[in-house]
This record gives sequence, structure tokens and C-alpha cells, in this order.
Amino acid sequence: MTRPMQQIRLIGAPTDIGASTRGASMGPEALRVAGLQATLESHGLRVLDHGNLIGPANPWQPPVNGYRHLAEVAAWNRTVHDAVYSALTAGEMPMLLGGDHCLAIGSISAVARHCRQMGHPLRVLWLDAHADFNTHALTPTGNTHGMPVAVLCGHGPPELTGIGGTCPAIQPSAVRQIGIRSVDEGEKHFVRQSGLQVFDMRYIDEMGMKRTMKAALAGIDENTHLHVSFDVDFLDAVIAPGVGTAVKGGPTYREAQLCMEMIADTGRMASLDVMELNPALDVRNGTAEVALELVESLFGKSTLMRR
Ligand code: 6HN
Ligand code: MN
Ligand code: MN
Ligand code: MN
Repeated sequence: MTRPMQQIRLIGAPTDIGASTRGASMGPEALRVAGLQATLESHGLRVLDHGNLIGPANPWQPPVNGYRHLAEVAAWNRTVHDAVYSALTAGEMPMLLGGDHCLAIGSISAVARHCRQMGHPLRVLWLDAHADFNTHALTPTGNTHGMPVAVLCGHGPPELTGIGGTCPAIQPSAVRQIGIRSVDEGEKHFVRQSGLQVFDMRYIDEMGMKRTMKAALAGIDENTHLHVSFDVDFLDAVIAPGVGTAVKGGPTYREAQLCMEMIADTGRMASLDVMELNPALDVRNGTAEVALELVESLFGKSTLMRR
């Protein structure tokens, strides 16, 4: 690392409140066991582990009015919002360790609030097999981890859309989705109607990861706050089986590395979510290890080899 580095604040959010497969609650610990803090420190980064947030237990109930566990989801997201916002206010870089992806509501609401205050343009890179753009009316499952992007764009219940103080928290034009290959029928129409920019697997197949990332990163400047929301199911299920909703046909190990390296090259990443890691479905913590290798690249590990 040659740049002076901001302190990274690890924030564990051990819950699977927004999913219907249990186990993402163990994600933060799996990343720690894989050596997250020591590995990042070995690259000269300053890392402080703030431990785990506390929130309601998973009551394991069926959906009500299209939402499973709405009250608990809101409570967790308020807590995540406050933790991420306090890291940003302290001048640190928050790294949220999920936990299921519904927690990106709290995380990105806080980032958007910070950006409004600082006058920074926000760009959100949503690395995922899924668009996560369902609403209570569209969802086939009631799982709020399938809804965070819609909620952040203002489509959802007020107890979620209002968490960062302004609704909508973000505009669809701030988002670039990458790696998408599983979108529900109604969700698909809503994504199109909302004008989200989606670089799906077909796009990556045809254009390659390099051109995909150039397009997804186009237009950012030295003021841009780049937020990366990394759903580990972004990765091909062959290299990342330890996730609750694995989908075949995702980026290979090298494609994912190039994606992360090109993000690092911008020097603009200012906040990060690592979500949906599910140790209950993993093999010898291998998915956590792959996720960590990709996080190393997000922080510029491979640029060392190019100097
Ligand atoms: N994730 N589209 C499906 C649903 O239930 O709405 C799957 C969502 C997966 C969400 O992986 O973060
Ligand atoms: Mn997701
Ligand atoms: Mn996903
Ligand atoms: Mn900032």
C-alpha cells in the first residue's frame, strides 16, 4: 500500500433475519476465522474490529403481508445504520460483515446520509446473482434480503425506507448491478421500469469483465463515494457454495478478481458490505476464504505486483 490508509472498522451483523435459509448469522465469525483482520493488516491496512451488533433473534415465522419478520428486520437495520453512520462520522471506512443482504438497507441508508451531508456523489456497486429489487407485492418469498435495492430507492414500508432520514435514500441512477442472473418475473419488469443499470451475466459473457467494469465505473470522479455491496452469491456456486441462495453461472475466480482489482484501481471505495456468507452450507470455510481473497483485492493487494 502506498496511499495513506483510512482506518477500516469491522462491524459484525450476525443475523439471517431477512432470509428463509438459516445460517448467514454465522457469516461474521467465519470471516474472522478465515483471518480477515490479520490478513488486511498484513497489507499495511489499519483495521479495528468493533465486534458484533446485537439485535432480535430470528422468530422463524411465515411472511405477513409480503414481509417475513418486518419488525425485526427494521430493528436490525436501524442498528446497522447507526453503526455504519458512526464509523463514517469518525472518518473510518465501515466494512459490514453480514448477515443477510437485507442489512444493506441500513448500511447504504447511512452511506447516503453521509454523502448528502458531505456533498459527495454516491455510486453503489451491487455485486450479486440477484437484483434484490422485490416489493411486498412482487416477492415470491417474503424475504427482505430480496428487497434492499427497491427499499433504498423508496419502494417499501416506511419503517425501512425512512431509516436514513430521507426517502428515497438513493436514486436508481446511483446503482450499478453486476453479475445478475436470477431475477423473479415481476421483479424483472420493475427493474426495467425503474431504469436500474444492470450488467447481467449475459453482458459479462459478451463484453468480458474488463469492459463491464469500465462501464460500471464510468463517470466517477475524485469526489465520488464508492460503496461496494458484495453479496457472496455474486460468485459462481462452484467457487462459493457457502451461501443461502447459490446460483450457477456466475463470475469465475479470475473474473471476480479482475472486478475487485478494477474497483481498487479507482481508489474511491469508501464503504463495503460483505454479505450472505453462510458457513452452515460451506465446506471447510472455503467460501469465507475466497471472499477474503477478493476483499484483499478490493483493498489493492494485486496492485503491489504491478509497481
Ligand atoms: N440475496 N429473488 C429471491 C427472493 O426471495 O426475493 C432471492 C433473493 C436473494 C437475495 O441473495 O441477497
Ligand atoms: Mn443480495
Ligand atoms: Mn444474492
Ligand atoms: Mn465520504
